Amino acid sequence: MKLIISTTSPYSRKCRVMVRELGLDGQVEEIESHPFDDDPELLAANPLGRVPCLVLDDGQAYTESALIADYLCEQAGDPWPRDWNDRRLEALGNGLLDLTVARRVEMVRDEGIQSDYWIGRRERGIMRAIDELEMAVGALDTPLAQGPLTMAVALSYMDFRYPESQWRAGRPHLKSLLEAWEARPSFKATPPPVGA
Ligand SMILES: N[C@@H](CCC(=O)N[C@@H](CS)C(=O)NCC(=O)O)C(=O)O
Repeated sequence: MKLIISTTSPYSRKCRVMVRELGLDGQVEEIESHPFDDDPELLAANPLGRVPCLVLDDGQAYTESALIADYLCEQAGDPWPRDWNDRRLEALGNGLLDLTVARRVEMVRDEGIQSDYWIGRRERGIMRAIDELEMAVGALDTPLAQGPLTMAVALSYMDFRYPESQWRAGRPHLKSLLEAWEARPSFKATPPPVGA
């Protein structure tokens, strides 16, 4: 299998961490592609032009990190707990990723066409989602599941793109969750590149 990724993409990072955690490294070849370069290999696999994209050996391609994550888990024999609470946390974590990436897109527009309205709206959504996740994560048994991983990837992306954010303040459970993931080799092997 080939996993087309970008090293700055948090959606890609989630899949890359899972490949390592699930012991699938030997079966998955990572191919780096910057989505905004419109690389023909990426466009042939994913008409949406987005990463990540998993291309199976028969050429079938799976887009969407959540779908890829489910597929990888199944390939590894479904070792991680998966229930509706995990799915709920994963959905919230994915929403948090969507908002942080959307805020980033707004911030890198030329100054004259940035929208304070959209930046503010994204920021308020991000803070509400983080508060909800802080309440939910306190009751978790293990960080090794798709919901907590999605949250950790989103929080790490916050640190990468918004180092000035004070998201840890008053959120000890989320702080511990990210620390637990950051101590793992899978996370250490997949950091976003400095200065990108
Ligand atoms: N919902 C998708 C989002 C993927 C996504 O937006 N990836 C970004 C990189 S972080 C991308 O490829 N953007 C290129 C574009 O939107 O044209 C997923 O979960 O995989």
